[in-house]
Amino acid sequence: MKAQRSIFTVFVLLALVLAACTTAPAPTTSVPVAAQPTAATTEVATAAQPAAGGAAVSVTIQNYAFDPGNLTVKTGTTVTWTNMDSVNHTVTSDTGLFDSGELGKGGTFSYTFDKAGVYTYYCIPHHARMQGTVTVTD
Ligand SMILES: [Cu+2]
Repeated sequence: MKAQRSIFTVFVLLALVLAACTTAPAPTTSVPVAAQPTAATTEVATAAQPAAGGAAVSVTIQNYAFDPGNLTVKTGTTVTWTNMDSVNHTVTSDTGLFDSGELGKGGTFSYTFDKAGVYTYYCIPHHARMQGTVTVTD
């Protein structure tokens, strides 16, 4: 009887150990799930690559100034200006290549520079003190 009982105890212990082992594969199942974020991270890295090719650059218009006022970008880059002032401003090419028209507060204007060159621009209402340059290189 005593021996039987201890065998039973061993059996119960074995069952518990097995149960513990059975729960162990559960975290193993979560490993492929954990592998998914890795795939997502790879996607993000892949998404960052096209951004480098057809890059996007921001210029802030604030306190009656373009910031940065002088910018150098690669061909194909889209520059977006955002007016942070309460006063209206414009982003106007010296050669008439582009003109944002009046931008109110929060207003944005984008232009894609496809050709290498030096592009100077200004703000129509504040021409004397608001000028900027975008230098585009291949
Ligand atoms: Cu202005």
